[in-house]
Amino acid sequence: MATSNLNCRGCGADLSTVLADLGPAPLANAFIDDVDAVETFYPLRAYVCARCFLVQLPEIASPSALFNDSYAYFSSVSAGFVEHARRFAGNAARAFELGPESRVLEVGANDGYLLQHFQALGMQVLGVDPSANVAAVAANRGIMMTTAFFGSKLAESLPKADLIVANNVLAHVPDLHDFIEGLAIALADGGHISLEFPHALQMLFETQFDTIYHEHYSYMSLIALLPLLKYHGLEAVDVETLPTHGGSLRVTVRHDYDCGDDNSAAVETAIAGELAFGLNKLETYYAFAGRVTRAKVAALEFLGRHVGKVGGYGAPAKANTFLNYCGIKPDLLPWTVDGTPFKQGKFTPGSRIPIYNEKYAALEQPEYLMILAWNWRNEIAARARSLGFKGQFVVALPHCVVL
Ligand code: JHZ
Repeated sequence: MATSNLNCRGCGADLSTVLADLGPAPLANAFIDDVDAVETFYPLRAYVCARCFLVQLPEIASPSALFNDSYAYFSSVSAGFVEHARRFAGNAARAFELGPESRVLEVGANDGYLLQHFQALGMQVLGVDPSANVAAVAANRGIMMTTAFFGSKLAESLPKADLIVANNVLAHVPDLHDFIEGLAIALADGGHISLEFPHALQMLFETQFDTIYHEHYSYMSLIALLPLLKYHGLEAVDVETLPTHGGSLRVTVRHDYDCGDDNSAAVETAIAGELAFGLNKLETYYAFAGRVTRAKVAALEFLGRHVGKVGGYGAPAKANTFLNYCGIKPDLLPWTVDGTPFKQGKFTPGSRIPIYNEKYAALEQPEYLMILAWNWRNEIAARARSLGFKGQFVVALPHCVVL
């Protein structure tokens, strides 16, 4: 067992159990303009806390190095995600009885992919996001935005919200306690918080090691989250499983009025699922690293057998962990394509694979397209077909398979 001077950001216990060592790696969203650019590589070593079982990375890269005015991820590029947000807005408005006088705050509002739907329902919306370039897209949609990191200090200055949404944000916060305290402060009496996050259980079960990158400080499970909520006077009242981002949880939270220990049936069921999987046992985590190595070998075997016959589809952040950890460079994967204009014409960090417009895949017609954004495999396969690609699709995770 490795030793370290680290402490768990959830419970404060010593942090010394390594889940997987994937480094060194550049920042996953630091796409480069120049193929000869000098890059900084950071250790990419994930730990699991032996006391509260929070999977996490040490704060090696600062939030401002990660989230600034050249952030590469625009939620609206993935049409399925916009639709997911639209459905959520309608359902939440009904479930929480929100009307035109209701205030909706979204933390990590990105380009307005979600708040646009609440705005269309006539609600008063406010988005907070530290990345100025994506926040500007939301502002251009007419959404009121604050370009800032969210935490208790900012929360004090905001009007109380009837609904706070923080989707795919918990992972990005080094000071989890201050963030959750901020949620408790910004929430109106009787209001609700909706948190979505990729489920650590799915990451382990499906060997989704590529979702480990410096932007993701924490990999959340319910058993790690509930004590944090309780500490800040909040309680989970509902949990749903979602297919997004490889398998997520949506947790509905409110102020903990009775401070009791009773959980709703949905929360109890979700906890039981995590315990049955073994999320409260270190042995469950020990098995992960071996599966990661095997996934790498299988991907390299496939690419090695098909040199010159494979292109990539998608340049998601997670691909950069995958490509760098596996050592995949243009000799094995000469190009990838992505619908994000900001990424087109750039190179993947570290591996320096050129990123082209999505139409390029049909022009080149390789035998295989490796879908690097495997969480969108169906949408991407349909899109590639609609653009005229005739070959086969392959995903590398959790197993390297031709679809
Ligand atoms: P996608 C993001 O991770 C970023 P990433 C972030 N760090 C986070 O927390 C997780 O999500 C949860 C492209 N695409 O969603 C768009 C097409 O080109 O897997 C994206 O570049 N055509 C905030 O970056 C990429 O693929 C398409 O038809 O790993 C998908 O990135 C579709 C559907 C997508 O997230």
